[in-house]
Amino acid sequence: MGRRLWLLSAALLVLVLGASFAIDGEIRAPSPPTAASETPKRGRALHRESSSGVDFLATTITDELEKPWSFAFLPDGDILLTERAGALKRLDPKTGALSAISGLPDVVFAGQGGLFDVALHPAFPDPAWVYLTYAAPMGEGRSTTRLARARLGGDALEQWEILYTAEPARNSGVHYGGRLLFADEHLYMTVGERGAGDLAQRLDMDLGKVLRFRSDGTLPEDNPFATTPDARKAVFTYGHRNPQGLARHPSTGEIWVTEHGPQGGDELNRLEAGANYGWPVITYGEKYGGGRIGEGTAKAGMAQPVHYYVPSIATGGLGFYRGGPFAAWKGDAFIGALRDRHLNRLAFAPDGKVTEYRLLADLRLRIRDVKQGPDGLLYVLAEQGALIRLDPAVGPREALRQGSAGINAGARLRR
Ligand SMILES: [Ca+2]
Repeated sequence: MGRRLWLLSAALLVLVLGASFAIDGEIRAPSPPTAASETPKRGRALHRESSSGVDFLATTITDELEKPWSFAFLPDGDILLTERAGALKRLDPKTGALSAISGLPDVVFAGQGGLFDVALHPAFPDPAWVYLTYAAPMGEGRSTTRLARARLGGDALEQWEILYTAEPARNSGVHYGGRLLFADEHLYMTVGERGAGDLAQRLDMDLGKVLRFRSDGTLPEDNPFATTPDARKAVFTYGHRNPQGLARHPSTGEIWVTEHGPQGGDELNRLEAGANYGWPVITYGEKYGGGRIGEGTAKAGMAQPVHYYVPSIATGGLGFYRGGPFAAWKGDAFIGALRDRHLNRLAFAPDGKVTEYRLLADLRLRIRDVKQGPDGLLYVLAEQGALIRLDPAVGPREALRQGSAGINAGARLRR
């Protein structure tokens, strides 16, 4: 869909919601109005919607988190979630019960800093390693993005190991990156440029990079700059601004990344070992308040994004839909939008054409992360404190169109 058509659709959506009636379009039923600052309450069928003919319900599993950043599915069915202030929580999705994990490190919870991602060893629980990234205090007001792991025993983290500390630490509260991904026995980690764009182009620094490790934090010998003099040997790709989404493409196995642009120019990139993604030499964005950055939008030797957003939506986490109950979404990318407050869905045609859809827009949630669960459903984490699951909406289309089932179920189960 073209950008203009998109804007028109978005405007129509607002009209529909404002008038509180359903038409046969993206939205099948009016949802309870949710103020921008309000957390959707725990309950079923809070919201009913459709995207590309796929009807789904949005169910709030918990509404009791504080500035959550990421989550990971434990093999026993529970979910681990990070809160940016420095807490790790265990959630029983069946009951909504939350318990705190003890033994967390000190984090710098200021600016954009704090506790970021959580990832499990691919063979978890044997070994029971839990990997975390966070803004680590480095003295004299400086901080940096750190990777560490500890063993989870019961509700405690023990045997801490610091695996990697991004160099250099800076006196800045922005652009930490901090996303983790296990893929093909490697561990990938993003680091932002900490507000100093030029450092993203320097191979002797970890800032503005995607890094690649073995699961024990050591460096693979086939990393692209392993033998480059003066280069940081962990670097996998460079020229990134603030990459905060990482996912493995379900059919190609490639690693894809989302990164925040400046004013305009958020990007979705397909990573190739050793490639330069251009920041701040090339960008589709501009300075805040206007003004050119760098040399333009393209340059030889610098990779182009698969997709970019002007204006910015403020991209958060990234997850691919690998297939399951939402068959029509198989292979699509789902991206959390923070500033633009929706779940962004990208569908890819064989010829490379990208079509964009905006889901959950009327809930006005700052979506920090999105992942497919082991049950095949899609889980969405909102900075307002909610973990939301998308389920297929079953039942007659006519009932959906009238909205009665969704509204009644939502009203009944809201606290
Ligand atoms: Ca770029």
